[in-house]
Amino acid sequence: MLARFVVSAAGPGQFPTDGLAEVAFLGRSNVGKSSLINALVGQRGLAFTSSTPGRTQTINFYRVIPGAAEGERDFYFVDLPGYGYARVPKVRTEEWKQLIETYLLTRTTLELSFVILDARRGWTPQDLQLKQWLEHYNRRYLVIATKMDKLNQSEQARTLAQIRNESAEPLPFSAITGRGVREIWQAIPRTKPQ
Ligand SMILES: Nc1nc2c(ncn2[C@@H]2O[C@H](COP(=O)(O)OP(=O)(O)O)[C@@H](O)[C@H]2O)c(=O)[nH]1
Ligand SMILES: [Mg+2]
Repeated sequence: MLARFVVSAAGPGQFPTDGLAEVAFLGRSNVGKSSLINALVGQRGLAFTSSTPGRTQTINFYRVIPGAAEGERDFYFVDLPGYGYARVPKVRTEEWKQLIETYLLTRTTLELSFVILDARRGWTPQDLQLKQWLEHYNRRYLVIATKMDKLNQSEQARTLAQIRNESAEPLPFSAITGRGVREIWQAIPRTKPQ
């Protein structure tokens, strides 16, 4: 399996037009979206990660190439800009909303969205808003609880129970330990070439 960066899109005009299936990564800025993509593809430097929140304001497309051995069609991992960063000016927040909503509303190739939560915080009001929005528009999504390595056993059980209260079973993940990589891959629908 291989993955490569394709485009950093500032608007719909720059989205790929080859019709391949897409899996979107959504969540607050700094939650660990890019780290998750890197862990899934096993390429540390593929998606740009940063400890400074609010950096990515574009939609980044990574083409995942399963390879001949797996006999599966290529698809995209789509790294969306994070929300909920207080220091981003209001006008930028509006631009963000427009960009993401346009993507989620119009993208017919979008098959699955991951809503990524920080295990230490669980659902924030903005995460819940996004979840309601996805449900309203009938978009398929799964919830991932990331940074599980930051919690002890009892904290982990508590946060997973709290997340579960608002949704289906969350997938626990850690970019540090690699926990959850296999389960997340199993949750991604794969298509065979015709
Ligand atoms: N301990 C820990 N840190 C993480 C994990 N995932 C991401 N981080 C850190 O969180 C920060 C933000 O990660 P990044 O992937 O850039 O977040 P993004 O803004 O959502 O794309 C970086 O400093 C990462 O190293 C994780 O599972 N465990
Ligand atoms: Mg990022």
